[in-house]
Amino acid sequence: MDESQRPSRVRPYVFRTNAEVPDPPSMPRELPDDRPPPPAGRSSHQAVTLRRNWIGVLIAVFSVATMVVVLALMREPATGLEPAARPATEILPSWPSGPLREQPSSPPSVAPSSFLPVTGQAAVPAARSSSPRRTSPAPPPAPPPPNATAYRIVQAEDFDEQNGIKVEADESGPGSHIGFITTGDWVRYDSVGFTDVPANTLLISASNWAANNGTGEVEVHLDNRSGAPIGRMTIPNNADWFTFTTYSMKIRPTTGVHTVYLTFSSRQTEEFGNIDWFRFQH
Ligand SMILES: [Ca+2]
Repeated sequence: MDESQRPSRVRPYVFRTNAEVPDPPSMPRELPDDRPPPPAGRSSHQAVTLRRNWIGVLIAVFSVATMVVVLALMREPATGLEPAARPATEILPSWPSGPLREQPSSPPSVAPSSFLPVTGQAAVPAARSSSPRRTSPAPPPAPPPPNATAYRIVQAEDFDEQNGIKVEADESGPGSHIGFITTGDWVRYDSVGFTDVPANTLLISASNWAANNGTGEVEVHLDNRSGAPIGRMTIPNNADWFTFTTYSMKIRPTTGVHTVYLTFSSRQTEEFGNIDWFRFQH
């Protein structure tokens, strides 16, 4: 190859004027053919390459640092949050059972005593013991029925029917009595009322019974004058026609409403007594 045809290895500044830009003394004007490329061009290329490498290194370092920071943020996203501020959904899913909305978030604000489990055996007897026992009041005593006339004085002269007697005025008062009684006489009193408490006694106010030292008897019959008497009494002689004495006669216990008969008898045939009133008692 001709020397002129060989490519010039002179640097670009060779084309400048020698007066303005003299060649550096260290840089040779011509290079031998078998030498490597001029060192001036090599150093410029290496500088560019070094700058590019440094930029790449910086970019790589910046990228790595960015990735490290991003990874660190991804691993601990809530590092700056307080534990109490973490949402409940991150804690409650570990609960054993039950939906989240049904779990009480906090204890009730009402007084806990009202939520204490109170059993019936413990509470009910205490409540009952503090209150008076509810009992029905004692029923008032039943008033005597209107027809309970047996326990009031029955005037002997107020009979409904009689046989053999006469009504005679009292000598000492405005009242009257029955007299002129002989054997076989009787008097009847209708609808004599007894209460449910049986009567067992008959009181009779009588005078001059069994005159002439005789004795006389009075019998009490219920509903049937010929039936068995519920009571019988022998009344002694008191020797005074107008002095009345109360005599007591035991009778068979009697209840209900009955027709009462008083029958008279004596061993003497003369009149033997007077009766003022009578009444039953318990
Ligand atoms: Ca009378």
